Amino acid sequence: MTNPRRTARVPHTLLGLLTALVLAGCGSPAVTPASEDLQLEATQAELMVAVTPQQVGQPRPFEGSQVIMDPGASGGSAVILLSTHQTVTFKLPNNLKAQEYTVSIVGRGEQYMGPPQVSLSSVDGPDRIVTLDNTQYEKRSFGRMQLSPGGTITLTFVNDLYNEATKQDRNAVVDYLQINQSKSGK
Ligand SMILES: [Ca+2]
Repeated sequence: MTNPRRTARVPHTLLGLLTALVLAGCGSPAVTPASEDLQLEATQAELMVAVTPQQVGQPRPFEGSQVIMDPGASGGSAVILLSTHQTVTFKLPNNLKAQEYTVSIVGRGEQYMGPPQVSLSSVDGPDRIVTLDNTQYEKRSFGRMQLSPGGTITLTFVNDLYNEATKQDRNAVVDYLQINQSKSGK
């Protein structure tokens, strides 16, 4: 199974940190060894932002998705989505068998006046949404969907909220995406 290692697009100041993270992670396989599950690390995915992001709640200066160091995350790092419409896009392996899979996110939410929500979109079917009302990393399933080799899956933060006065902020933290052949997603 191939493991496409892609350089994430992050703010310039984080490039050095990212390089260190990538180097540190070179020895650890991204595929879960104990099963047929496919684990796609968010820190190796592409980070993209819509050209004209629309803000929910208080407007704030543009901030891009960022790689954060987090001991609780797989490999010690994760991706934080700070603003509505920020995305992380996962490239599926070219040798993936075309069939239905259970797609799950492992992530957590930074709560502020309610939990963050993340939508999943692919070429097949309507968007699906999960709610990250968990403050520790947990797996949340988007359900079954048809996946194709070489395709992409995009996660989008859909409901940011930010209080300029108190600096309280709702954010979504993505550790990895799990592609599972079993119907239960376990
Ligand atoms: Ca936010």
